[in-house]
Amino acid sequence: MQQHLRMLGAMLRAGAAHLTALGPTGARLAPPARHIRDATGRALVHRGMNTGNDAKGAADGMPAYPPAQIARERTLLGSSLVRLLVFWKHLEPEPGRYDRAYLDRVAALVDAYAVHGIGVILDLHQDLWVDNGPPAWAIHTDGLASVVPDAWELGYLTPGVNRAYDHFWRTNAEHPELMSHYEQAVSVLAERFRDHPGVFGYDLFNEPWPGSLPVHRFERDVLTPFYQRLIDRIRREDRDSWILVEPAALGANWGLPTRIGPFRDPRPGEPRIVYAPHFYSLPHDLRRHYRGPWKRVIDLSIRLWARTVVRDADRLGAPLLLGEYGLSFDDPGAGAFVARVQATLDDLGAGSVYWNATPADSWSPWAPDGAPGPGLDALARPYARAIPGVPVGMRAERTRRLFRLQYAAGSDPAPGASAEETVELWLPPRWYPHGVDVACSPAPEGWRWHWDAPTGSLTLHAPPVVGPRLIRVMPVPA
Ligand code: IDC
Repeated sequence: MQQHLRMLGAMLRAGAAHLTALGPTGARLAPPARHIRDATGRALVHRGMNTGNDAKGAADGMPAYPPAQIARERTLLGSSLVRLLVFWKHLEPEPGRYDRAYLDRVAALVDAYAVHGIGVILDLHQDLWVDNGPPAWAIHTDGLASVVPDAWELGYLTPGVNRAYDHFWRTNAEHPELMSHYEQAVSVLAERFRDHPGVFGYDLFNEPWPGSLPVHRFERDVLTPFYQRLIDRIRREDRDSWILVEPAALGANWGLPTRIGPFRDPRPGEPRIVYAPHFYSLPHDLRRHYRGPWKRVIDLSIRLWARTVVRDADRLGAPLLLGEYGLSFDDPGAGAFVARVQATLDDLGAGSVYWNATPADSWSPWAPDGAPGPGLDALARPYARAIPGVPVGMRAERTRRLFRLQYAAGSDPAPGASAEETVELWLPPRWYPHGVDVACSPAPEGWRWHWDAPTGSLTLHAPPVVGPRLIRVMPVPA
């Protein structure tokens, strides 16, 4: 308990320090130094969903997300990347026995996403250890109480939950085999998916909780070497996929800095490690609305988080990807909150995957039958997917349906860069019922663009420029 109060105190102090630093208006946020890049050196910005919360309780470990829903997600939300929940308990139901049928089911879903060009992060999920994630044989609460309350995060305050993590992290010496089993299971996962073109990468551990250890000591002495072992194990199987590392739960979700890393990526060439923290606004979660004067407090929590994660990503030398953020669309102002978070990510040129896609969930963009729900329009926003240079910023303006992208060619090396630049944007078809118009500056001779209205994909080709480039999209009037 004391630890949690200390965490909250630290967050408020950090918030106050930022408040002074920012002043009343707040300066523009600087993007992180590194980006995820494709084979031709373009910076990639990914958007998509977590799929999905319903997998936690499913007997087969799979979300109910049929191909038609994936097609809808691609068309209406423009997803390019999803974070698919996978569970150690389904991978290794008994010690040393790996369930190949489960891996096949996961592979089939990865294939279904690949049909629509959507990459998949295999997210080794768990919550509270006792709620979902590990197999029963890896949960040792020693008879202490562990509950999953309605406000599930409060389960972290129960002694059985903390004891179970202490056993896993070898904080006590009674079950040293558990972490080794986990490492082996991740290795089996990587062996299965090493050549699978639909797999973008592996998220090593969802929101690791320190148990009884102080957060900073846990991140430095336990989590960092654990991640490094997992990275080394994955790289023996799979040299090319991205590896996503998360900070310890829960303070980082609110904007506290992490102490994990640095990590060594033993693959040949550029490292492929992504810093993938989550964002949940503490002031939002305390009152569950985004309106009135309280909005300013929530906005501050967004800015605090953004400044912290850019610094952490830069310290790790890693690109940034927001692995979870979300809220119920029953919360007043939820749509405006999503727009605000997205605008912040636009400033950073950072990707995000929203929590989560399960249609029965009020957090999801979908109605229970899978049709568009009240959250869809908030989540469907234009973005630049592939940028042949250094993203400087992008801005989507809903009322006038304007989108602008600024980037600079030059300082960030683009190894395979070709004679022409190709920019890829995604524009929600529902924003542009009569089509789009595009402006490019500078506009060298031969530049051209094509918009595929049904899918929202816009491709722009232009001879390369040195220096800044600005692309603007406007609606064609009715
Ligand atoms: C939540 C689900 C909720 C479920 C709970 C525990 O929305 O229905 O009861 O998990 O299984 C996270 C976690 C993510 C949470 C999400 C929202 O990674 O699993 O899902 N969240 O609370 N961290 C912070 C928030």
